[in-house]
Amino acid sequence: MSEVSTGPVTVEMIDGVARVTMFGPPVNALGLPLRKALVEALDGIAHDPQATAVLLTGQAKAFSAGADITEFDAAASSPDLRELVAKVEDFPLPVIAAITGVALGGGLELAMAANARIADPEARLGLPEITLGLLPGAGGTGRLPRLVGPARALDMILSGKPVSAAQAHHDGLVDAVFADPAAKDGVRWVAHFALKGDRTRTRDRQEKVEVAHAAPGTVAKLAAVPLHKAKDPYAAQAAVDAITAGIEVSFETGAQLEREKFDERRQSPESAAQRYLFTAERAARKPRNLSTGVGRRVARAGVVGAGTMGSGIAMALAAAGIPVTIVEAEQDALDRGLARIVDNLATSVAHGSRTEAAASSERALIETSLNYGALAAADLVIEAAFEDLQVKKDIFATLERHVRPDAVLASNTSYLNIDVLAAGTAHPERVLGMHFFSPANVMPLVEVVRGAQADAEALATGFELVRRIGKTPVVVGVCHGFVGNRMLEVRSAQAERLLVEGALPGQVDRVLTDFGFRMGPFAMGDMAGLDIGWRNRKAQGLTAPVSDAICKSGRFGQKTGAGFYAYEGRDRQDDRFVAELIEGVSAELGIVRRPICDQEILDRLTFPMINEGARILAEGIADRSGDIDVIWVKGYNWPAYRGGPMWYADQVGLAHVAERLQHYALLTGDESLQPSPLLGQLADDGTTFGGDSR
Ligand code: 3H9
Repeated sequence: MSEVSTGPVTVEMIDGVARVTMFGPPVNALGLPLRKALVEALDGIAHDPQATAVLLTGQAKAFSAGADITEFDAAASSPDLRELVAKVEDFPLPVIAAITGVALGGGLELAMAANARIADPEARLGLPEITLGLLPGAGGTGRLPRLVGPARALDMILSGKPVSAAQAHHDGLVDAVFADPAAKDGVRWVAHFALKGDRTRTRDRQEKVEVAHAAPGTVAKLAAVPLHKAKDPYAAQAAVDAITAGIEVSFETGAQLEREKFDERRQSPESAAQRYLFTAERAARKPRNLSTGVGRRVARAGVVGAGTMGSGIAMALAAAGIPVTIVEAEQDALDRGLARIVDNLATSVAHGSRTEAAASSERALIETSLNYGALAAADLVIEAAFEDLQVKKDIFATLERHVRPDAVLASNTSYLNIDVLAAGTAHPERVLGMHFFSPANVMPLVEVVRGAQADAEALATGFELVRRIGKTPVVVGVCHGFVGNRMLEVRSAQAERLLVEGALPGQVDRVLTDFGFRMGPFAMGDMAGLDIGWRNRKAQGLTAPVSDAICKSGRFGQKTGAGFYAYEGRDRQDDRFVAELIEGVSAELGIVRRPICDQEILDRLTFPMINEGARILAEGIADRSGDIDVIWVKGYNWPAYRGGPMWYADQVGLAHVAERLQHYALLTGDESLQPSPLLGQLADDGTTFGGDSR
């Protein structure tokens, strides 16, 4: 066996098979050095008379995670990824990709240009470009449909979700699955392929696209549902256009369009926003004021409360293979929580997102009890009871009598002061907040609240648990509502003010859905139930004249068939009754209603949030403006292609935001709208929040 290394690529000759191994840690991103080394290695093999075939593989945890994201701010240097892909496709010898770890984006495009693909059972394959506001740009929109058919290809490209090796094998993306495909058995497979394999280029395979090719319009029909669900409508439409051309006209036409659309999207503000979020999310995993790697591995968890949040949290833990015990005060509540879990698992089996076996093993990991003693073995307990400080204090006091002295205690409170809760315990150093979002088994974010007295081990235990259950943890400090809900409260107050001044719920909600939110504040309130907010306001001695009046009229939202809107089933309609009620409130308050334009609505809903975000930064509640953006995108569905509120502010310009806030403060007499000191200072300096750097 001979071995030649050119920087990040090694070539070994094994029984006539040239094994080419990429080594560009951590994930073999296909940046210029790796592309150059690959081209050089392939050129060498092409001139090697001993070589009969190529096995292309990657060391480290990836075959390849695709194009190097950090190169996207400029046009690619030669050899670019498309040239590399063409080299593999037109190589004089058979090329087989042996996939271990992930093959994503350009990594999978490279593999699809090979003559065949063999994969490890743990491998995952996907085209996640859409999550970066892009479409596949190295032939993926043409080759994937030829391997898996147009419907599966549309689904993979528009969702961006990777598939397992087994699924890829079933779909035709992978030719064989076995352990260690880059080792001995893989070499043997490749040698056999060199003798007998079908070397038709992927681009020339027509079987799976023939029907759609013969019936123009088929791709558009197949695309309708995944297109509707896609989070980035611009990149999604561009991908559909390229896929359609590649099937209905020709591979070459599709490839040409794909190139043009890719370059257009690469330079778009929507892609810039999503690439920024990619980095911001990874930065959030390296918090400045919390050490990672010192947490205890949670072997068993506990949850107090079997309500919507408690049962959702238990499901999220069980889905990650963590045994969990739920404790409740009443049998009825426990039964309802368990029924919710069983229902949820059954639905996910029916929808195909879980196998029957996975659902039953998750169910088996969840135990229930009416007795706190059942939490004696837990390493960490998450309290998810009623949002009331005294209730939570009592629970923590009871918990302390039953859990191990070193167990970490977390509260899922969304507003309350963690330090006050911790102060009531004998061991405040082990208390922190873990604020999940509803539904907790689905939503990808958890605010990890850094209690003032919590020790490094307790914080890291909570933080690392969130990572382990596949969610994004963002560390925040203690204040009312933490980061997300504190900013949401500011937005809600403005939404209410806008109604009183002249807008109606339909207009306010439409402005936010036009901006890219899935729902506006009033439709959202109707869905969640208006009585909850009403009860909270009453408990805090607060009022919201329109919302209170709606609740007083017995309209609590969808569940009562009426709220800010009238409902027939889930169909929402503007309601004359609501318009009159709002006009009545304005009159009572002596406010002369005026027409409010969409731009003012958008500014009044977003700029005060940004102002609050600046206060949050100044107080050190969030470490970076990027953390705030991650919270809003992952927890509140702020459209990812607008990067989060702080990124949005940076794009609009902080001087403009500050000027508008001053203007609205003057217009409405609401002094809370005045720019905060930090916002004012950055605006004066002509700088930005700066994502990661602040
Ligand atoms: C594309 O391919 C376009 C083509 O179609 C056409 C071109 C013409 N580039 O996530 P992690 C870094 S678009 C550069 O923490 P994990 C990442 O920033 C690309 N860097 O690990 C982090 O750095 P740091 C399509 C990358 O185990 C480190 O690697 N591909 C890239 O949780 C570890 O990452 C994608 O969208 C990259 N492509 O997850 C895949 N990928 O340590 C994007 C990662 O400094 N990547 N890094 O913070 C992923 O989904 C995950 O990183 C992966 C590993 C699943 C691979």
